[in-house]
Amino acid sequence: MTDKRISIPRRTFIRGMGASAGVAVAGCSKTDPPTYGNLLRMGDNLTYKTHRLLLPEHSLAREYDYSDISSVPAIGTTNPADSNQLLFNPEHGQAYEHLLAGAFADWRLTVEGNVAKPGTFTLADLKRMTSRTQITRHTCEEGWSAIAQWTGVPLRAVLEACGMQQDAKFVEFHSYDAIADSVDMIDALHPQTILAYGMNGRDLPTGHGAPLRLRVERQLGYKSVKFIRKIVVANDFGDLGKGGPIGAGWAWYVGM
Ligand SMILES: Nc1nc2c(c(=O)[nH]1)N[C@H]1C(S)=C(S)[C@@H](COP(=O)(O)O)O[C@H]1N2
Ligand SMILES: [Mo]
Repeated sequence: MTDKRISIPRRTFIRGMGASAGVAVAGCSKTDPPTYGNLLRMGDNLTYKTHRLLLPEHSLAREYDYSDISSVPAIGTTNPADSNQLLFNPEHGQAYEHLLAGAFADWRLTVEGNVAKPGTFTLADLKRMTSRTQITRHTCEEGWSAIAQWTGVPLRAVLEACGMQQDAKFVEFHSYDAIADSVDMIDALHPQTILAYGMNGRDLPTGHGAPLRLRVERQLGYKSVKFIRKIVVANDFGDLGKGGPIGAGWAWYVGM
């Protein structure tokens, strides 16, 4: 992952930047970066465009062996129903309490936005779809990393089942705490981008995002949104409010 970035010769890098300026002018590519309206964030856009121009779209994050699995701390929200947690959301927190008590039998994933068939999925629906299991390293912006096995349905399969529009640009994830985030279509359709319901061979534990979390393996840990309740396919970069990466003061794109 990181070694790819290091191996880019300086000249290629500079040429890449020139080309990315061209992309910015042309607009309407499937990798249009968000408009932050903030000068400080221009560096983030440059990182984003440089990655998207120079790194292969479908390069895979490294996958590990079963024996590499380590213990993974549960970070950030560990129970959206707990009003003492920093990112507690009163409305969705209450709903989560009920769903957790019922072992998620009443939980539904909502998919809406630029899709021909907006709809809802039960956990059983998702488990019946094509599945992918991968052992990957989670890298948190706080400086730790850990390896786990994740099982879930590729996001691409869910988007295709809903008739995703071809000109869609972003996919948003809304959770049962205050967090919301989005990825571009390259990450959304990437084969390792999954909606995970399993971890290390068991159902996803509450602290790790039950019943469903995102795994975006080529970006830092905070992009892997836990406790997902709703997915929105969007043509424009949405303002995801205080719980979104921009509102929280974090970079939207944190590719590794
Ligand atoms: N909904 C939600 N998703 C979240 C978070 C959170 O607090 N709430 N924390 C993020 C951060 S910073 C990290 S490092 C990972 C932690 O995942 P883990 O608890 O399984 O280790 O989840 C990410 N996704
Ligand atoms: Mo993190």
